[in-house]
Amino acid sequence: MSKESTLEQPVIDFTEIETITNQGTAPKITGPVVANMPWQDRPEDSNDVMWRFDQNPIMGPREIPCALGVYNSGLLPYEGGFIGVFRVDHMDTVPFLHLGYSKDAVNWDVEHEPIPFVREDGTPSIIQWAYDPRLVEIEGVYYISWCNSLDGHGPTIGLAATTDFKNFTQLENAFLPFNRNGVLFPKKFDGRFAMFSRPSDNGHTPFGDIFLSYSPDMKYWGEHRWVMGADFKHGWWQGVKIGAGSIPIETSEGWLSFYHGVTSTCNGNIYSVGASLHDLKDPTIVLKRSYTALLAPEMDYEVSGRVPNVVFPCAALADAETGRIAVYYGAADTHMGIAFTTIDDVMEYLNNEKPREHCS
Ligand code: BMA
Repeated sequence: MSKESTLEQPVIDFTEIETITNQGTAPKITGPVVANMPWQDRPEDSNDVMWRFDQNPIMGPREIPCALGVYNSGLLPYEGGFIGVFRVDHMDTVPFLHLGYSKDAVNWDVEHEPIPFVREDGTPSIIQWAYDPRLVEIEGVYYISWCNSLDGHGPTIGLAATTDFKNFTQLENAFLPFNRNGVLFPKKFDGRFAMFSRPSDNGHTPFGDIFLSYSPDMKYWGEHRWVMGADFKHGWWQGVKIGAGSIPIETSEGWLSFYHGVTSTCNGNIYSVGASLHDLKDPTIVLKRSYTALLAPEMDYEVSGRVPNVVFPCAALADAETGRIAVYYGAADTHMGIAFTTIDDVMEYLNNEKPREHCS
């Protein structure tokens, strides 16, 4: 039988503790200075946490002659400019990955031919189709993750490595089908690579949560853990499925991730952008999460295109000096757009997010 303690229990006010720990310590991005990244201040008439670049869309159909659309793409700073791996849907509607270069991360020169991947044994790799690439640097090696076909048996996560953007080695696919939205972390955890992914089905998956997996060598993946799920209680916009988006940004507060959430309507799915914050040592711990979407399809190039009503983040530039963040997103499976925020804005928003009562 338990005996009631006679000791007086201290009353802890957890709200107070959180306020005290955050006092005087502005959130900071841990990472490189990206002084030449695109930037525009929030328009004066806006209170939005995230606001669009006024030159959007920055890319679209016929960006190169074979392109029906250019969207959902990865990019990062490289040699004083920027480099990207772009999803290009060819005129037969099959998507492939193309390399692109830019001085300002707004105007891009995209190569007309897909990236010629080579297998680890030196033989040319046959890519049947490839979409939604993410690009990350980990300890001096650049990795591309994308949605790849497992020899005709459905979508899974393809991986490739390069050190010079001239020679691209295709590695083993990370998982069994079906899986999409493989997003690598830019740092190792106790010597192991880490990746978010979203187990799926073979088609337009009506479900989907974000999981985390580890690998000692970028070949064998395991220790799979559930991270967070689609949930109408967090807002209808992410009630059907969610998927990791940009490469997580390391900050003083945790890993900041911009992800997509999906709701379904009688006119099809609507894709929006949210943000989540994950523990620095164990990203399965979700510290904060959006209840409202930071960006939802509104503009013509987002609500109209090959797949209407889609904003789909796959990359972000983050400047450690100013705290500025530029999120790159695919719009309506046709165009690319940029949306801006800052670490201060996004953290203030996440810290004050509250679920709407009785929302399910
Ligand atoms: C998802 C992916 C994305 C696409 C989105 C909306 O399943 O295929 O490439 O942007 O659907 O069509």
